[in-house]
Amino acid sequence: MNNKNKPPKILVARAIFPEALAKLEESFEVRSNQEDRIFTPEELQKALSEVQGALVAGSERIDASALAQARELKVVANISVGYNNFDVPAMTAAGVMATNTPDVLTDTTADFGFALLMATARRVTESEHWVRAGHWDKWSIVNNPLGMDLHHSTVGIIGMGRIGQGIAKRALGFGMNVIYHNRSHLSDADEKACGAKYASMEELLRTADHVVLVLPYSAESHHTIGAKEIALMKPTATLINIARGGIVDDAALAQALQAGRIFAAGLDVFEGEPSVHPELLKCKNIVLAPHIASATEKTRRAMVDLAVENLRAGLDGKRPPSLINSI
Ligand code: 8YV
Repeated sequence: MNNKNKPPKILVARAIFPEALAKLEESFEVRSNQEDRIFTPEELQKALSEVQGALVAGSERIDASALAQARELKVVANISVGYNNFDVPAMTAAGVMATNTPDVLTDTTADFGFALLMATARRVTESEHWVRAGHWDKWSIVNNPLGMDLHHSTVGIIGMGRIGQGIAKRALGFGMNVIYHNRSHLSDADEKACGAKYASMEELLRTADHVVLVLPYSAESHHTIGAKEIALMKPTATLINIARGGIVDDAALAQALQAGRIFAAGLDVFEGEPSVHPELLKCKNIVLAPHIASATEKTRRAMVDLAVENLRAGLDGKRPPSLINSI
């Protein structure tokens, strides 16, 4: 068999659904990682040097060093809409197409943002611990975990892309007043559809009863929320982060929560995850989730399917549907 007739080699860097893997094995020579042990940078560099395409997730950092030996690599498909694990200029310089999975997870992630907001404001996990600890017999009108209302409160959304707009639309159903901050203003039509008004960062932090973070991570958005910003928030406010670890200064947040500087926080993402800052783990007024905003079976399957579609297109010499860079 000459090289031309050989199936392309691909890397599947994290475990995926077995049926999706079986389908890939029909058209490609697949190196898979179904045991799901995260590659070291050296292992990733070597694995990428042996393939023409790769399916990766947020756990794989694709930068100049990872690509150093990747002579035949054409496309790296992220199973994720966020792509802060990609050094896009380095990928472009190496002639490697970069793709992500937008749209398919918007509603699922917006649902979860709302779930985390409700659980945080109404102290759902704390209440569960209260029941499990046998405190229910101490119930009284005033001695319950008392929460903060969502209805008729003001939610401030920072990052008003597809997911932020999805949260705004859900908030409307709860009779909430919606304000947002974003690099650019939405069109009048989109603002109307979300019932949302633009606010400066300071105005949003001072006014919102609930602050929800949905902006992409970059060097510019690093520590968007630190001690200074938390100091502007209402003492009764909640802070929800479903964006990325690093957008919040977790140490500063832990201090603020312990001091009762704000009411509570709900976090799906963490600086240095899967580690969680030890001071956050000591806080009672917090709801913690292990980066599950997109985690429904239907959506995770749709994300894998879109990543595979991107990979196939790139290897066929076509433009992948969600190409990030121009190659
Ligand atoms: C992923 C996410 O689960 O799509 C994103 O940006 O954060 C999640 O949906 C995670 O990044 C794994 O790749």
